[in-house]
Amino acid sequence: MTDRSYRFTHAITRRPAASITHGLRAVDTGAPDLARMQAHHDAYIATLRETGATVIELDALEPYPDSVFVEDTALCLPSGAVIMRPGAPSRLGEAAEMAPHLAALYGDLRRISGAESFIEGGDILMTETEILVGRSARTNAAGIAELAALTADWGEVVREVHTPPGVLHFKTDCSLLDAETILSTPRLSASGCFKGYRLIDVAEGEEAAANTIRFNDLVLMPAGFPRTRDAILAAGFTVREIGNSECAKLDGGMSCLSLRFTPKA
Ligand code: CIR
Repeated sequence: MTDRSYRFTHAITRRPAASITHGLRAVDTGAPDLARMQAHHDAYIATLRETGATVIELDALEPYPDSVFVEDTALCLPSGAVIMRPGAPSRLGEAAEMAPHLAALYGDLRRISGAESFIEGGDILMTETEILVGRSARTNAAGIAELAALTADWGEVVREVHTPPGVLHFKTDCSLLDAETILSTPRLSASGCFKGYRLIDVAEGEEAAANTIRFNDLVLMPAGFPRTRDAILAAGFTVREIGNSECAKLDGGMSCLSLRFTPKA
C-alpha cells in the first residue's frame, strides 16, 4: 500500500497579513481577529511539527489579504510541483510569490500558464491513484486540462469532477483520511464522484467540518464539530482539533493553510 497522499516530510505555511480583514468571503460575518487567527495558526503549525515534519513559515504578504491560504498557489506531487493560476484576480500574484520557495525544494517546477487557464489548489484532492479536480468559480476546464497535460509524464491521472453550487472549493466539502477513505458532505458525495472509496459523511449541520487534513499520523480538523469528530475517532483515526473561527469568516479551513509535500531534488 502506498501513502503519498498523506505522509509528508514538509509543509509550507505563511503568516496571516494584517490586510486579512480585506480577504475574500462569500458572506460577511464580521472582521477576522488577527491575534486570534495568529494563535490558531501557531497551534496548527505546532501540530504539523508534532508529526516530525519540517514546517517552513513564510513571512506575511500584506499586498495579498488572502495569502495565508497558501494551498491555492501550488500543487505538490511526488515527482515535481506545479504553480497554479488562481481564478480570483486579487490572488493571481500569490502564485508567483510561492514559486521561488518551491524551486528551492523541487528539481522539476512547472507552471499553469494559459491566459484562459484558472485553477486553485483548494479544488484539487490528491489520492493514491488519481488527482480529482473540481470545476468551481475559481477553477475552469482549461486549467484542469492544462494540469492534466503538465503532469501526464509524471504518471498522474487527472479526473475532472464538480464542486457543489455555492461551495467555494471542491475540498471545502471533502478531505482524504487515508489511502481509501474520504470524509465528505452528503451534498458532494451524492454526486457519486467518490465511487470506489470508503466514505465517511460529516454530520448534518456540520458541513464546515468536511475540510480536514490527514498529515502523517494525525487528522487535523476544525474545533466545534463533535459528531463528525466522533465519527472520525470511531473509524480509528487520531484527531487534533484546531480553532478555525477566524479563517472560517474567510471561507478558509485546515487544508488551505499549508502546502504538504515531500521534496524531490
Ligand atoms: C478565498 O476566497 O480565496 C479565501 N478567502 C479562502 C481560500 C480558502 N482556500 C482553500 O480552500 N484552499
